[in-house]
Amino acid sequence: MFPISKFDWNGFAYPIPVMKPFEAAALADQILRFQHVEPEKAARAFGTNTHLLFPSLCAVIQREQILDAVEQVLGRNLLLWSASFFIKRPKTNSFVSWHQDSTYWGLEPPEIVTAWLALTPSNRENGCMEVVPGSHLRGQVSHYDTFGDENMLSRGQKVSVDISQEKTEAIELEAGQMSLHHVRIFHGSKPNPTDIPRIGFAMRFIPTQVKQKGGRTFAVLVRGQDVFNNFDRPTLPRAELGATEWEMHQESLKRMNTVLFNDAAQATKVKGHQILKTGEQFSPEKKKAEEQ
Ligand SMILES: O=C(O)CCC(=O)C(=O)O
Repeated sequence: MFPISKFDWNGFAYPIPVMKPFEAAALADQILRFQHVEPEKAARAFGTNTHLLFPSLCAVIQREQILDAVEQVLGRNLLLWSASFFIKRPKTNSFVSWHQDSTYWGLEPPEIVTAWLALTPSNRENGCMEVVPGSHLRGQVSHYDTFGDENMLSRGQKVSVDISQEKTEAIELEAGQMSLHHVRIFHGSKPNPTDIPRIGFAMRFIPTQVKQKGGRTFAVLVRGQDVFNNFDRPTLPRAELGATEWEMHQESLKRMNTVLFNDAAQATKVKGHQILKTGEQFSPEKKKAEEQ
């Protein structure tokens, strides 16, 4: 057991129950079906800030069970800065190199917690997340970018530490459970050689006093009050994948990429982190209007 009461010491906590397994399975099913039917569109949608495209996911980021846990670590005034999917389909090579989240996010101070919600079972066999307990106390460590093809991180960034010499912990979760991790914890995950998909929804929470360096990004006020106004408020989705929703999503990515890639040697290879080109969009309403 790694309880929330020991979060400051360990840098992570799990397992924390959030929803019933059947609820998680229904969300996972929706995602996998969408990926199967419209792979290109799904690749764009299930990268970063998917909560701006789906009302159902916007409800997830505001769930009481999640916020109650995050509040125990960060206090009662909470913003959701971003949310990303990490989907490993069965028998695929996608992996996450060992890294610290704080490396490129430009958020200060580093009081940021990720709530990683498992929508399918996530275990050693199908490539669950692994951490180095206590590594968040080592400060910011240098990283190098690999831009590896199968790496799920936007720059394929890797911490300059020999992880084979470290004691690691595999965060095994049932569908509907989540873990919390500190923005400076060393973490990563291996590929999924099994027949079981591994789907995680990673929600990044910050207390309202945190500041964004390098630009102004969006954040949703999910609990308490914000007297600092360090972030703009996004328009929350009313329809699934509607034209307005895509516009908001793209604007949020644009702003985020200004911060995350300002010193990057090359553009990201991760589809879900790329901004759509001018004229390229997925809104059926807009497409129809243009065709007429
Ligand atoms: O899903 C994974 O395997 C890694 C997730 C991750 O790097 C994160 O949530 O910060």
